Amino acid sequence: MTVAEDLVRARAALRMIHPAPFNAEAPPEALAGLITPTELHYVRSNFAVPTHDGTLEVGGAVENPITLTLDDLRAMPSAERTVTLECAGNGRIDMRPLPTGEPWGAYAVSTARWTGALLHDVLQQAHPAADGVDVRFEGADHGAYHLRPILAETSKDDLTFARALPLSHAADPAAEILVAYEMNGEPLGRDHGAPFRLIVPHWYAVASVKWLKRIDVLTEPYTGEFQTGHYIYEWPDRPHEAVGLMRVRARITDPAPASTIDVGTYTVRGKAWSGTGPVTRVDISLTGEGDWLPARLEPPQGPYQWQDWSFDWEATDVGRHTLRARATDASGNTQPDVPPWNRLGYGNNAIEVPYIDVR
Ligand SMILES: Nc1nc2c(c(=O)[nH]1)N[C@H]1C(S)=C(S)[C@@H](COP(=O)(O)O)O[C@H]1N2
Ligand SMILES: [Mo]
Repeated sequence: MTVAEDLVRARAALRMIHPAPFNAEAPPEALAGLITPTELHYVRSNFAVPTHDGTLEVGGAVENPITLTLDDLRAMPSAERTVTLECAGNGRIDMRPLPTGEPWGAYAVSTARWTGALLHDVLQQAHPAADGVDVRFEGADHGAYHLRPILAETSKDDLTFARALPLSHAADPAAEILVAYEMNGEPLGRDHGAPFRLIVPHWYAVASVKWLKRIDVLTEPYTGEFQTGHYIYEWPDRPHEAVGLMRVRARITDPAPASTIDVGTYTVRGKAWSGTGPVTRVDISLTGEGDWLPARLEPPQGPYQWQDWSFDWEATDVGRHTLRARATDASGNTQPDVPPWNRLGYGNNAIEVPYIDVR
């Protein structure tokens, strides 16, 4: 099979949002299991899949600049973590007024098992300088940008994907950030960042830089296009902020929105996740306003992945019903009724309101 045929096949099961660069949502059935099969995991790329020379440079303000290959990373102690990734733009299409940007529905979220070296160990080999502030991660992908750059100084013709994390976070062993080379037990595929990528648990997935090429310790805060231009909450009435931790959210996976079910008991199922602590409760409402009833919430199977929940609905009344699920996490964060509007449409975690017809 050629490289092109291989990519076409890998992409066939997804719901395409944009052909080039390829961006696609998971199909709804991808949310059924705890692990999303690789071919159903959403894809979000700002540029075409790049060629990568197989090396990772670690430099900038470090005592010992290093170059690592895939074999070097594989020779380091490995960690396997199941991590839910959600695009910060997930749900943009439900914001009003409609923001600019890719029209993501509600399925730019998936969960995979990632294996790699710990970023903490990689950084330790390079010895970051004491006055390091940020760590900048650069992908091998670059080129003409398909969206309008936000920063005036950004070239539209040759832009490179790069994001930063505070050094204190990047170097923290407890953060368990991975330089991942396997996804669901297989070498990373081209759309998901081969040969290796960052995986930053709990953060909107923009932090998880794919096709990782360079890591640089900086002594000044990083201000690139994807750090202070795009992926910024431009609040109408508050200072702008970079998108960071995933906001708490529940999704109903069964029944499908606008479906028809028979009178009787129906077990409603869904997923819930949050970047600010495990989900501690999911409540269900079967009316507008009305009462919230507790759903059964499964304990987390790991610290960075979505949780299953279910609710036995006594669907005895024929007719149209609304169904709402609202998650709350250990930090006390819960979901709003109305998306918190920001110009670029990030972080929509509003409670969804599907309707179901009972016949
Ligand atoms: N190098 C690079 N890394 C990247 C991106 C990108 O465009 N280039 N997109 C980011 C965004 S916005 C998201 S949501 C995730 C998507 O990861 P996935 O395609 O594996 O689902 O990758 C992140 N890492
Ligand atoms: Mo994203």
